[in-house]
Amino acid sequence: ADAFNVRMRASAGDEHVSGAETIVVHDGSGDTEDVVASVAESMVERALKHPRGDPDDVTVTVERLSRQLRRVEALPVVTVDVADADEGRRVAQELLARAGVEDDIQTCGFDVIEGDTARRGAALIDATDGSRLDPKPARGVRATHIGTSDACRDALEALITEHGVTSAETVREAVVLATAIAHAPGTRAELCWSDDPDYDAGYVATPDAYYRFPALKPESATEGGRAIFVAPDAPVDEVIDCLETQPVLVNG
Ligand code: PML
Repeated sequence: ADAFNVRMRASAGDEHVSGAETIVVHDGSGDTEDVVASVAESMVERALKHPRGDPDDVTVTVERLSRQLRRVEALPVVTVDVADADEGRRVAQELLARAGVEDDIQTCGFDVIEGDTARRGAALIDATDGSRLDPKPARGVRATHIGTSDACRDALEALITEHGVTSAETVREAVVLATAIAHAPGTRAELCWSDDPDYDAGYVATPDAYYRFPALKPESATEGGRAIFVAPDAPVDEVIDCLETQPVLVNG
């Protein structure tokens, strides 16, 4: 059946303002092309009305998918109640250790996220020796070709709302992305927080769960991003190909 990846990115000068993507699959009713057109339109609207500012460039890409769509279940969301970012960091390191990220290497993830504001993609880190595996560290690896069905989107947001979050949409998008990353070959764990200085939450995702920390990042930090810890024997080219181009549809 036809499936399309619809992606949007908006920028102002060299600054990234917002982005979004999803996958539209023919579900047997109606016209897939009509759905694709309306999804693209709502992404343009979202970009133009984004609270982070007025973009001067909005690009929407519609790509007919040629590769087999992989369907995976959304990771369960677990809230980790911590008093502050210091405690968040301690518990996050424990979770990373449990997921197979060696002691001493967990901090590499924090360092790389704190140290680089320019990189839009995720850093790939060897979970046992801390070496960087992505060939262009200034760019990182951009996990894309990821989406959810409408039903999954609604179900996930309803579930997430029970966790008392400020924006179920933000968390849902993070859960969907983390789910796709967790299912890539070789992923042991991912560490992420936002670059929005007013957004303190972050997460550790493993193949078992999305562990959400209401406080994780250093206070008011404008640095944010993703670090993906990969098993040492993982085929790096395959991992990157999977993250960047393998289409993944996340079900609720
Ligand atoms: C959450 O609140 O669970 C999402 C945290 C990560 C947000 C990442 C981002 O939007 O940059």
